[in-house]
Amino acid sequence: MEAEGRGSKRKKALQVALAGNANVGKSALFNQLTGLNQTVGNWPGKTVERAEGTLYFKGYRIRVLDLPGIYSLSAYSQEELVAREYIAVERPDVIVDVIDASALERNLYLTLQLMELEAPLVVCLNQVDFAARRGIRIDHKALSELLGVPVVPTVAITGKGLEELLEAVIAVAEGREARKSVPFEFKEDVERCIRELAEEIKKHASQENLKYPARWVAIKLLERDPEVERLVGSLSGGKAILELAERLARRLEEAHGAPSPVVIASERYAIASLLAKAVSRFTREPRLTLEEKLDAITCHRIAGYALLAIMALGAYALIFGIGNIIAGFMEELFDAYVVPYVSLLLAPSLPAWALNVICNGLLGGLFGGLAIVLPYLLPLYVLIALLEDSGYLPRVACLMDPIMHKMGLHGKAFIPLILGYGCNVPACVGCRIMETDRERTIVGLTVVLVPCSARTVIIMGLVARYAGLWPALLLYLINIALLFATGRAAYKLLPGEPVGLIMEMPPYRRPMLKSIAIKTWARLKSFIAIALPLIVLGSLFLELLDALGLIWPVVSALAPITSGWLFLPPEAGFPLVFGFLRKELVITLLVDVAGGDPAAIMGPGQMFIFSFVSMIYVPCVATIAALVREFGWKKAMLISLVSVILALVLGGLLARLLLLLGWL
Ligand SMILES: Nc1nc2c(ncn2[C@@H]2O[C@H](COP(=O)(O)OP(=O)(O)OP(=O)(O)O)[C@@H](O)[C@H]2O)c(=O)[nH]1
Ligand SMILES: [Mg+2]
Repeated sequence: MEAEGRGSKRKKALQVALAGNANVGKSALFNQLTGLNQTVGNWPGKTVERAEGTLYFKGYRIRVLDLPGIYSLSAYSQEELVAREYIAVERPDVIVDVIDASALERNLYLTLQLMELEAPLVVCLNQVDFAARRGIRIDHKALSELLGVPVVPTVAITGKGLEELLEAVIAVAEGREARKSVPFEFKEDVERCIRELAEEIKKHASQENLKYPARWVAIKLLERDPEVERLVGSLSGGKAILELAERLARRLEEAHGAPSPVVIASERYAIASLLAKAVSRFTREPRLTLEEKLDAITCHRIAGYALLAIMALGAYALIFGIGNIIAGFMEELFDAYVVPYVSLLLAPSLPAWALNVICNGLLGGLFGGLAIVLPYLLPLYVLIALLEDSGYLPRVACLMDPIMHKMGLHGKAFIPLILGYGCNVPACVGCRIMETDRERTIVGLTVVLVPCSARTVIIMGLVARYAGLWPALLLYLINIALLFATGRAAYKLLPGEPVGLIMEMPPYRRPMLKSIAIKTWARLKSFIAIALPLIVLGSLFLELLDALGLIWPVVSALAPITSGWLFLPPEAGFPLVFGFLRKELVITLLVDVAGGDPAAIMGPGQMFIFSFVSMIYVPCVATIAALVREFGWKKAMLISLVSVILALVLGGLLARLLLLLGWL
């Protein structure tokens, strides 16, 4: 694989799409091939929109498309409809069907359908390492013989087998690997019906006006696919085809005693099962692996919850513990070396005000980003990556199912909620795994209340540090109660029956160091590229306002809310307003307005209120943008407004409660 751009003028172009079940490793493969950064993690349904990238290989410029996971090519789900349209209409040069070697039979069900569609196919037999660890070996050569298409074993996360995969892709694109036209057949009577119908279809329509191959259309008509029925109905002579299809479908139903879509599906399952049996070898007896034992504990009705609580507390302690060590180190570095050194260096050549801007504004901003925010972000990012890759997320989703039903949701909604602890933006996008609009709205409303990494930094760096670990923990608990109450209230306002939880449970996987490192680095990079400059600019801006004597007018305009209602020092209004841009600014600007030490202007009780309000009020601009994209303007504004009102009303009530208790 070559880097982009090298001698790319005379390259031949290829369009390749990655298709396959959810959670098989399509995005991992896509990332390896293109060097891009699609979401990869161990739960089904991460990729929700197709992504494109380019790579160069052996004189070809290959455009690769990462598709959402699909299980069949029916008309029942939007993704599947889009996928088959894409394959038939846009006609990519090659479809790479990514299948999971440890779940061959289930994966082949889609492979068979891609073959029905007569797509130019290469099968990527992924996760062979994981299958081997479970004692499963697949004879890929035999599978290739049986299917009549190239089958290449790969390990997407390490890049093993990718060269061979690309070779096969090019061979298929160049037509060196011609496929047998019908490599497998259904049972005789079913096959006869399909042939008869396909002949009739061919009489009336060509592939040009039908888009799809006649045999595929015949199968779909027997499956009573409404989209294909509509398509055929619009052809001249379509009525006759539909009538014949109906007659044949009835004939099948009488002969097999089951609805004709079921007859066809079970035919496919039978073939997939035979194929899988013929090429799989179990190298050792399947025994209870460590993963399965883990499964039993983590999904247990009592032990599961206990473990979840322990994990959450452990994560909390770890983030604070490690964060504190790094923060102490960075503080020392800045106070003892960076600031004195820079002032010493610049003092002779710069006037006092300029030195002030550099030391307080620029270095102060860097200090805020690197010594206050980053130390807590780093352990949080690593933990989130571990959580995403391990396979624990879908288990928690199952565990939380009964509780989520109280909000009219099912357990799957818990996945975006947990992702929210990392960042609300992917959590908003993650709402798409919910089936109905109503559920998506409820989850969207609650997801923005989840304390993201930046808000965790505020809680850790302010409350945990100055008021103690227990008050900080209390904030999280209040937050969970609030999430629940908001979800429940939304459920009462937007009634509807909760849908049952159907989610594939991926196996536990030992997270790979490389994958964790890549994810953590990607998130750190975006922090350094987007948040850090904003933090530095914010600090410079504050310094400038201070120099111009403009801070007080801003702060006193907000005083009725900050001092009057929330019992905070008036300066606190400034970080709260600018935190709208990015929640990290809340803490760095607070440290700035407090002259370096928040404890100088706030007591522990006020820090508690301040953090509470920051935790709840409007998500940052990036989240609002994501909300607009996912839910439209109206709902995005409504969701944001609800969060501000909640923050202010509850913050004021909390302040009065603390005053009553004598904690202010
Ligand atoms: N051991 C092993 N793990 C893999 C391999 N390929 C992918 N994985 C892991 O499998 C999980 C799913 O990978 P993804 O690339 O996110 O899967 P996907 O097919 O894009 O999933 P969706 O977007 O949800 O449909 C991740 O935890 C990967 O780290 C592999 O070859 N070997
Ligand atoms: Mg994906």
